[in-house]
Amino acid sequence: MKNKQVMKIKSAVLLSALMLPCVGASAQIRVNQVGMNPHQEKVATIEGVADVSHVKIVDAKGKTVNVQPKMLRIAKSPWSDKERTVVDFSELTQPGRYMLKYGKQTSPAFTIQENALEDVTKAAIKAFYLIRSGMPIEKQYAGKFARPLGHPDTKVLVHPSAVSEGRPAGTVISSPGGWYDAGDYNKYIVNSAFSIGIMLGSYEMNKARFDAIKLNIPESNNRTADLLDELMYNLKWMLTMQDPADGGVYHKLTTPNFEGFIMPTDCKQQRYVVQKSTTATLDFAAVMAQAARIYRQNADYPDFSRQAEEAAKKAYEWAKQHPRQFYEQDRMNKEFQPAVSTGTYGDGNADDEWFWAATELYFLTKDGQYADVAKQYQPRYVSTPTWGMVSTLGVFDWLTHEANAEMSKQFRTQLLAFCDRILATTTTSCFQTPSGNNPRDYAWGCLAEKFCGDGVMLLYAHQLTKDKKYMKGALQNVEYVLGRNATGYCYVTGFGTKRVMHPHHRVSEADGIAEPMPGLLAGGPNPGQQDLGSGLKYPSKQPDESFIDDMGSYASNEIAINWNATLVALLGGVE
Ligand code: 9MR
Ligand code: 9MR
Repeated sequence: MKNKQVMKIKSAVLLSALMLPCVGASAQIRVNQVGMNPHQEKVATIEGVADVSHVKIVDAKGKTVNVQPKMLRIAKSPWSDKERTVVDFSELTQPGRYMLKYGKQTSPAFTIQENALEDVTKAAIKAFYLIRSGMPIEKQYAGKFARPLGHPDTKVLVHPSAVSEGRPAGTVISSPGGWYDAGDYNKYIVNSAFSIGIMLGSYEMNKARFDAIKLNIPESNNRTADLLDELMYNLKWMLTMQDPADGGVYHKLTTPNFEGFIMPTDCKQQRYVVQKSTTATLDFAAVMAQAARIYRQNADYPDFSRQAEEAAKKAYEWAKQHPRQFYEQDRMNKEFQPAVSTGTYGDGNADDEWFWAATELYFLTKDGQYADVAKQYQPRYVSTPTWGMVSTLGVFDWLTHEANAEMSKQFRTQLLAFCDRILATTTTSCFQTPSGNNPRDYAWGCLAEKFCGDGVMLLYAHQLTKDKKYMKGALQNVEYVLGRNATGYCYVTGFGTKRVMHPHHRVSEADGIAEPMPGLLAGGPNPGQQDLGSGLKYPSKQPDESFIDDMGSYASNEIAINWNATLVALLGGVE
């Protein structure tokens, strides 16, 4: 195997040396465009087969630096004929601004400095403030992204699918605040719970780091970490989504149809809370229990912990009474009016939600009945955390808190096996990443739901073992998101040279400002291309190139809280 690979590389180098001018002119160089720390691994990928001895590094003055990039490999795409040259220039440690050059081709400029990812980390958290609903976003915090209050949500109607004793159809309730879910203006419990859950987990693991992050948000002057203040804004909204009569939680707060690409203040459609669901209610129970534990004795929110604990227990009891009340929008629309066509977050299996909820209630109360239920729903394998697969959020707790030795041991073995398996693919990968080497890795939201989610898994593996290879893998996935990838985009708005300018995000489109709101992660390459109907023309059908920076592309270029949350969880932990 090894010898063959060396042979292949040698002949490839020879061949390309002959063809240099031609290859050079068509080559493109992909690199993390945001920044690298002085002593981290530094890698770039050149499209095509390149002669590495002709790759140069130039500094800001255009002077060639005395560090020669080295060949890592010629990598072949696992699903196409494309070949790419992966080069290593880790020896460049001097802080500064640089570019790689190969023939006529130059890479985007990049920076080497200490704390290179600090700004993007802050921006990814601050984005949650910018997408708050139900309050004016003020200039002193948001600069040009300030906007007046929209969607007060103080007169929301109970949809006929959601009636209960004391709340007949059409009852007016107040459910203000929280974050807009994504490119659309609705607020969904399943996704809110996941977003807070993964960020609270990261907060617990990286407390000192998050405590030091100042975001300049309205709560910045209190004693609580700004991240926790930001999460509280959405937690408070979530509490209003529980029916006080029975503890069930409405699946979402929504307009019947998606609004147009207009500003919040111009939105006039009536909003409703719709059907309570088992999955939303269990996710709510989980995250309220987790938050009750983490905000316990928080002086800025003295009543919250008690309230959240009570809400979590009530929700859990409701779910016990309604174990199969799944959210099925089409079926609901046959029975109730108005019909609803917005996001579904549909999920017909609540085993993972049971596991997460029981786990969090156990760690909050230490009551053995919850541990028994967690045991009963113990997942058979660990998988990348996503809104539809939340068991891993519970797994993280069993791994990091002294608890059940047997379960913790099984999860540890499974987590390390998962991480070792993906790390093994790095050594042949086109972009020197553990994720993205399988065509199935590319789907709706994959930058978060695969690259960042796997990165978070690697962070937990690092936490458990202190083995640096896991930390290295987590950072490699970050660098994919920041530009070392097949399209060459830095996928976080406001960052990079080749940046996303037209996300599927109503406020960013309608606010009249040329740039989108900063700090938002795009969904990313998605060969499903489910939005083709709207006349979009993707540049490629390749899994890793199925991306278009077009406002109409909700299947590849939308933004969403669960995606930013997973990015934050990853950035908060990478070194
Ligand atoms: O804007 C909507 C986005 O938030 C959703 O993720 C997406 C898929 O459900 O739908 C978007 O709305 C589109 C709708 O589905 C079809 N008509 C065009 C809408 C705006 O592009
Ligand atoms: O993230 C969701 C993805 O897994 C689904 O495939 C997709 C289509 O149902 O919907 C995504 O969630 C969208 C939600 O339904 C509405 N708000 C925008 C979300 C991100 O596109």
